[in-house]
Amino acid sequence: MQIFHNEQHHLHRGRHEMYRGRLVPCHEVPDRLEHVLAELKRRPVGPVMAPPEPADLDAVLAQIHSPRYLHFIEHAWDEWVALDPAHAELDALPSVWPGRAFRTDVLPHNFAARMGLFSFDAGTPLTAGSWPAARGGAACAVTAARAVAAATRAASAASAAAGSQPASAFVLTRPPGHHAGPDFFGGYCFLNNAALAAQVLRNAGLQRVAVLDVDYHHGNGTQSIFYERADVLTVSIHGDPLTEYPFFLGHADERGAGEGEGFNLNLPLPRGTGFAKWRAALRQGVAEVQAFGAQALVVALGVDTFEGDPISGFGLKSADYGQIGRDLAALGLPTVIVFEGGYAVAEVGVNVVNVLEGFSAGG
Ligand code: SP5
Ligand code: ZN
Repeated sequence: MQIFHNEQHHLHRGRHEMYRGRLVPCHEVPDRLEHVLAELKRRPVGPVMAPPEPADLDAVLAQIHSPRYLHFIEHAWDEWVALDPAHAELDALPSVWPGRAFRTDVLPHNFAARMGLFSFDAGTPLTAGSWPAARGGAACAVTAARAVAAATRAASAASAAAGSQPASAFVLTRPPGHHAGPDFFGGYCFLNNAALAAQVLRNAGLQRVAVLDVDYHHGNGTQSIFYERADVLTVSIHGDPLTEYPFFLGHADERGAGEGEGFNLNLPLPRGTGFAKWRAALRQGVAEVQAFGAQALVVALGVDTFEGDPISGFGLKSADYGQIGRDLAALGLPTVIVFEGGYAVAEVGVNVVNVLEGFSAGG
């Protein structure tokens, strides 16, 4: 398995997120990724690469995100500092949003208004390096998906020997991506890396691509991006939005719309769910991916399902992650695995590499 490391990740370094009336230290910290990298040094599962940015990255970003959102997020930090030089030492957080009955078609001139227009929570600080870090991650996702598509083409041209493993890659990046939608940031996410990888696999000629999201939180951004499309199946296993973030999407009755009807599956589970019930949901998700006839798979890999996660409520143990990797490998598909959440910082490396090792060992 090839590993694509976003070396720009540390440029995104939020100070605070809003929680119960206070600004509390961010959970989504650079150390999360460094722990994965350190564990990969102890237990290598493949070469670690830091690829150059693809020349056509902007064109791929525009396939997933709206032009006005991309323009805003690229220039937001400079706008923020231009308002007041003292802002250079502060994170930018939104504080006003267009709720129901407000207009979203008119672009306000006011910076705070646009921060709200293009976001959905006050937990996602925009910092000096948020854009280059997010862009570097998107570049890794695009490059990883292209590498997997190319290896898949090469193997089919050589009619690969039966039993040889399909191509796979891991996108080692932060900030994460699965909460970012076509035109909004939130949930610590700015650019939807998993959606970009799925789109690139489609661009490369793979006809049906599945995104399987195993992060503790519903992958609302990915669901919204593909909700009316039949060529990308989205499946998410997550804490029930009745009680768990992001609250306003992720219910079982959301099955897609228009041409996408039947091509979204949500598997919400109650807070407190342990591995046996979680794995039953994974089997259901895997069966849906098989029934869809997926030709490639993108896994949104959050390890905030871990029992020790400080902001989540499932009970998975470190050894369970190896089994998740084996269950995913059993699909036998070309696969791009994308790093998402996981906030028990010291254990994130072990849990992620357990998945990657299990995956490499095969189903
Ligand atoms: C990618 C991902 O996993 N995003 C998750 C975003 C969750 N944001 C809201 C979390 C609110 C919990 N804050 C608890 C602070 C207690 N110290
Ligand atoms: Zn999460």
